[in-house]
Amino acid sequence: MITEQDLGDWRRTHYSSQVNDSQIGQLTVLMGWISSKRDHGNVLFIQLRDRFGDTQIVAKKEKDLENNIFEVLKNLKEHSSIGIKGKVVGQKKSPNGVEVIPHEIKVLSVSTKSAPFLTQSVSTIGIDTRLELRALDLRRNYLQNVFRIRFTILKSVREFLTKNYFIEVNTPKMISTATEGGAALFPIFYYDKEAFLAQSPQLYKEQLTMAFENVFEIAPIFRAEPSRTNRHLSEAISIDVEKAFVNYYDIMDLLDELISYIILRIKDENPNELKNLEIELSELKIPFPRYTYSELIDKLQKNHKYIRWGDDISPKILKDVIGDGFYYIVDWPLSTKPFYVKSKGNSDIAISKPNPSFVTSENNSIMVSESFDLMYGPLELSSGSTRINNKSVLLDNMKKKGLNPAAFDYHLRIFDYGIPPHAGFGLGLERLLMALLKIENIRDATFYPRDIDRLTP
Ligand code: AMO
Repeated sequence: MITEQDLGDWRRTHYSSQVNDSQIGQLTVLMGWISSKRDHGNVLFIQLRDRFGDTQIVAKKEKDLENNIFEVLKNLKEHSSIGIKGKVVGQKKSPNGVEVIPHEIKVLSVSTKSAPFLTQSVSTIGIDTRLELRALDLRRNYLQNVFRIRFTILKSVREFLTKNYFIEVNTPKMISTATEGGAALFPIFYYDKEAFLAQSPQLYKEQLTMAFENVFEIAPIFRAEPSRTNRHLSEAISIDVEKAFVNYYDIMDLLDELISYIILRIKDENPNELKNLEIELSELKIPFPRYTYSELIDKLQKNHKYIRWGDDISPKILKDVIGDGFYYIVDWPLSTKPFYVKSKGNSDIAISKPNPSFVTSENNSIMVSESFDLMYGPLELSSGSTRINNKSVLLDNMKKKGLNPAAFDYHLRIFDYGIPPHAGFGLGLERLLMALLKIENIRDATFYPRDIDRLTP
């Protein structure tokens, strides 16, 4: 039986990344967990992992009979947390050119079970088994690389938007009305009333352009998605941006630059992670191509006769007409977009869209909107638009969509006080990570995924 000990006055003196040949001969205190173990009979090779990587610890049986370190290490399972006091010695065969000979050990937390998956490999074990022990799963090399890059994305979004005069805001997540269509709402109890988890910060970020002009929020959005797919979560992180005195073209320019900046920063900060994941991020050419919705429908109709103008475009069939990489689908039918999206003026449409039959009618169902989806191959990463900033047009649109204007009174009243023209987008963080790192299942782009079947851990 190995007994666990308190940390006491032990403190780490070096991270693994700081143990190198400049320390040869010195004493070091390392803390971490056993990521792998090789038992060569009288010699044990332990990889002691911390947040920066591994240090090789070598324990020889005959050398430490009095301290019992060899026996303790021999009996510890992978994942156990330990502290090691030891001497750094040169070792050409070890990855960082050194290894540590332990003089003292503190067993801080014993792993009592053998882990159902290995640290080193990309596990072939089913995702559900992994998610049941997610914190342990997150120790695996693959996910370590993914989540370090995720962190770089978040940092670089903040850097980029701050440099571009945006301020970060926080909006309520318990709300009284839907913004993106009613079906996908999670109801909650709010004291004695029914309320909902926010599907999007949409209306609040729009309102805030009135006070701050350029705002962004990085926060969860909640969608009651009844389907089981590899690209939908019930709780996702959305990077929401809203800017005053611009339209959707300016916003696409901004999004082009944001994505380019993120990629540059990842290449800069995470070369090792990219190498481990075997991902090569090529230089981006911006602006990304912009295809109109009508143009794509025309192309798709050649092979899929059943498709009609006004239908949503299914990701599967998009593959037929477009390759990989980033591109926009712009000018969606107004009927496919939420009530706050601005319709496209006739003169603009005439320039961008050759088929006049779509543009002359006043009928909502065949009107075009100032909107875009940013795609990566068949995956939607973001949608955005110019918003309606005229109260009567907004009111009219709400009614056409079957919404009750009284429920939006808190929002509509702002429009009596000169809300500026504005436009913006919502970018799915997990979707972006999927696209950049070729992650097949969105669940591996989030720490603790929520979906129709999963509310724990
Ligand atoms: P939309 O509903 O298209 O737009 O959402 C914006 C982006 O958020 C991501 N996303 C999701 N990711 C994972 N799981 C989900 N269930 C999920 N739902 C959405 C996608 C999507 O492109 N208010 C608008 C944005 C705007 O116009 O500013 C909105 O919410 O990447």
